[in-house]
Amino acid sequence: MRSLLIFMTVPVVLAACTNVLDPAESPVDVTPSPAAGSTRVAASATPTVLPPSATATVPVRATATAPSVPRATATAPPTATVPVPPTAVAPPTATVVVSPTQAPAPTSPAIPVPGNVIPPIAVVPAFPSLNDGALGRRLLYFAEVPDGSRRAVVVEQAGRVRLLSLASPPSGAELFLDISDRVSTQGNEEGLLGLAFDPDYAHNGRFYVHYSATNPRRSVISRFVADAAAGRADPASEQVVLEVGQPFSNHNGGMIDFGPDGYLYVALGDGGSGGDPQGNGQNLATLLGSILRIDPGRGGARQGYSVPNDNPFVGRPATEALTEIWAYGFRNPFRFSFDRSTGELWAGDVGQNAWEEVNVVTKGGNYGWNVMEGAHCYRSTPCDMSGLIPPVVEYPTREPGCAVTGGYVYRGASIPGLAGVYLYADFCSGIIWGLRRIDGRVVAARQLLDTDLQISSFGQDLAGELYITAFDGRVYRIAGGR
Ligand SMILES: [Ca+2]
Repeated sequence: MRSLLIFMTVPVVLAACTNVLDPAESPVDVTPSPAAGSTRVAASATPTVLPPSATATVPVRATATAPSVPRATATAPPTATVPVPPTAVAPPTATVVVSPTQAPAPTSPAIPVPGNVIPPIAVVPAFPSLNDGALGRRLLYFAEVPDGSRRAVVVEQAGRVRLLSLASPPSGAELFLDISDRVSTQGNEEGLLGLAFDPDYAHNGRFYVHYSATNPRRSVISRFVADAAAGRADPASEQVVLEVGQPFSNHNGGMIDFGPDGYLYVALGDGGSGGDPQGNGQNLATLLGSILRIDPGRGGARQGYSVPNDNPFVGRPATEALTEIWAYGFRNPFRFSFDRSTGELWAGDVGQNAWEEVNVVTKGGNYGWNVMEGAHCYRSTPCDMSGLIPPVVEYPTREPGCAVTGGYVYRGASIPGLAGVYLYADFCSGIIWGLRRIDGRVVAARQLLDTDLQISSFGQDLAGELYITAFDGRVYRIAGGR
């Protein structure tokens, strides 16, 4: 199925929307690979979805003027009716189901409405001065370099990272790092999947990457060092932090980022194939199917990292639970982000073939896979949803898309009305949605834009402005719309 990194060519993607995209479900893409040898293999967790019965479903929006405005169903207390945003710039057909919040704050007002309106957006080329292909093709990530130089990096799946100026229209991009010699792109979802700058990058030049490697097939988290002034990293400076064996080529997760607590968070999918045949999502004795939280700076007995003492499973024997795990029950959490204002961790989790979901991730939380897919039973029906945390929002996989691309809560200054809105997208359809969540409750959600892009990731600059990377080899900026 579509796992997030479903990078493919356009024709393939179209097909994928029906099934090819998701290797897991399609025999076509399922390439069982030998389990990795010496590397640490993680297994994952158990689903955590709120029992549907516990939550009332309130149809959130239906705009009369826009027949096809996403009908969002908010699972919120009956009293919470979400006013329909005035200007619905929303293309029809998309259905967004907002599921109940795990813990609705009783004190939260039904809807003090200035906050429930989500303004329209536009997507514009961020670097129109660049020639086609200057940044590579299958772009997967964008981030501003945190050293005050007003430069940004763009990650290409094949293993290259390019550097360009944000201060003035760049005439070209420089090669910041090229590790294509060690990055595997054998699988459609393999490659250089993520990059995170050390919080102290301006002084130590350190940054981390998450990539796929072979022999044995595995996910690698490594640290590199860059010469900030020169704007170039040394490929030979690699220090492997963590390696995790991958049984299949798909569902590798990929996101890597530092939280506001200074620790490194790493997303790993369920190991691949389709339906989680190894049960990794619910197995705490494997790192697969989880979001990890590690300290890569102090070293440690294991590999090149240590485990923070306040991780949720510290103290449990490794045969029961691995201490690196922060949350589990994920299928393929390809993209996650931290709200720079609240510190909340938001993660998109790509579904098998029925439901795409977005979760707000909490310490030790079980997000359900493969007992559940979205807010629905997956492995068997009915199912025991107790202890499983349901998504904040979900939408049907095939209509309108194929795979969710988790985004960011907008905290920039250029679009004031968008402040506090979480943006996310679908890789195949190019649709971008926004939702506003207050006190644990979704108070507004709607489709914002229907693009023609294969949206592989969102990115953020230091000012909180948002960007999009696409498979057409371009980076786009989120701007105000009309
Ligand atoms: Ca889930």
